[in-house]
Amino acid sequence: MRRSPIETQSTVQERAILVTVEMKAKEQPEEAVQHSLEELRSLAETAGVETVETVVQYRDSIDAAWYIGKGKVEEIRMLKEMHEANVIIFNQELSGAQVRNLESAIDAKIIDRTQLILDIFAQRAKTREGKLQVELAQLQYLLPRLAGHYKNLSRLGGGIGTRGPGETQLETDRRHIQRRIRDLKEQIEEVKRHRQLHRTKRRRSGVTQLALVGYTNAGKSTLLNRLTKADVLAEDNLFATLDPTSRRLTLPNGLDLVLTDTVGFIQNLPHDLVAAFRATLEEVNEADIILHVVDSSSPMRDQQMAVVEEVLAELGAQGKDRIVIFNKIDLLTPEEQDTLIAKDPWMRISAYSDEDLERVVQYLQDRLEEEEHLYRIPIIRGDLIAKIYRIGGVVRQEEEEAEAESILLRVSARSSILAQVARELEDYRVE
Ligand SMILES: Nc1nc2c(ncn2[C@@H]2O[C@H](COP(=O)(O)OP(=O)(O)O)[C@@H](O)[C@H]2O)c(=O)[nH]1
Ligand SMILES: [Mg+2]
Repeated sequence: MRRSPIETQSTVQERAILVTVEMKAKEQPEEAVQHSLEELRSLAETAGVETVETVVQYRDSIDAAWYIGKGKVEEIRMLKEMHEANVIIFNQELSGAQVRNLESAIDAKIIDRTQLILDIFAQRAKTREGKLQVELAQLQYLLPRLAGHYKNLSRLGGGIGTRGPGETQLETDRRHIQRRIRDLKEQIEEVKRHRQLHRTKRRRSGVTQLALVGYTNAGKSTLLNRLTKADVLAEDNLFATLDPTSRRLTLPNGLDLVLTDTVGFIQNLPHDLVAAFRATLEEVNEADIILHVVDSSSPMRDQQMAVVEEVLAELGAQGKDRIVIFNKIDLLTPEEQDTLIAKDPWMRISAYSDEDLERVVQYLQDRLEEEEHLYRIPIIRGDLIAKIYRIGGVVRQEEEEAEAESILLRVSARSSILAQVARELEDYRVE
């Protein structure tokens, strides 16, 4: 079966068996293997695929034709029948021939980790650059695997010494794809140039936007679901147009927020996919607040946090209002919990705890509360006046005597935004 690289799955509910192969020589601890399977499960869920079974095989070497052992192939075929699964997802990258062999032996769609990630990116890419980057990554993934698609065909057509129709087709397709790749690269350069010229703030609506970022498996989707549970059924026009990764959250004070789940960061992201990944994350630039969700129980926690911060900075989101959510603290001892600290404002929570979720909601409400103050600022502090305008609070200049050496500014803004200038302004505050 041939799959178009551009096509995205996931509209149909898919049921998956996850397969991971571990090299005996590497002596991976059981925990690491489970962790990596958890990540794959989380990726599958992000793509809208339900995991019904997981299979681990320890091997001395990779089988060229099947990747796994022939016995395992049979076992997976039986598991597929038993669970009525329709897709098998491998945790490692497969060759075109392996995919084809497994597909006919198991009679299910075979996807490897890279393809799964590409599918997620394709579903999530929103900006023009994001879409171009994803298509580029898809074609680059497909190109070396193209040959496998035609092997059977070329064996059927043509006699000895002549080339089958499949092979001619292969060359045509390959040239076509290479041309498209060149074309995409040019378009991406063009988009990048444009973006630098006018980086205006786009908003989907006037509603406050929150973006959940963090590694896959940190608990972003769990938080999204649990925080917005009561709201899912509520329908109204403003929110009906949101894409499925966004949900409404109504705070106790009645303020509506839109909470958006982003594509998670991925451990060992294949190098060719890095640009595509970043492009899909660009929408965080539209968020008013970024919730950085951290799997506190991960042995890689600190490195993961550093990578997220680095990428956010590269996206130009470093100045954004940010909260670090240390999640999964139920898996830590109180002593371990005490070590969780971040540069940005932070909270320690378990997404399973109702009490903790209430704290998150309360915290957001406090942070988003509007404050209003009156400041008398000397004219010579033009820098400070400019800063107030820049943070985007509502500013009203009050009438004063003509020759005044200072101006009166009434500023109202979210507490979290005012906090950025509060210390400098403190001396000039009137009310
Ligand atoms: N122990 C524990 N597990 C959690 C918590 N939050 C999420 N999980 C689990 O962690 C896994 C990954 O969560 P998920 O929301 O899919 O992560 P995402 O990839 O960031 O969206 C799932 O098995 C969740 O049930 C938590 O606070 N404590
Ligand atoms: Mg998720």
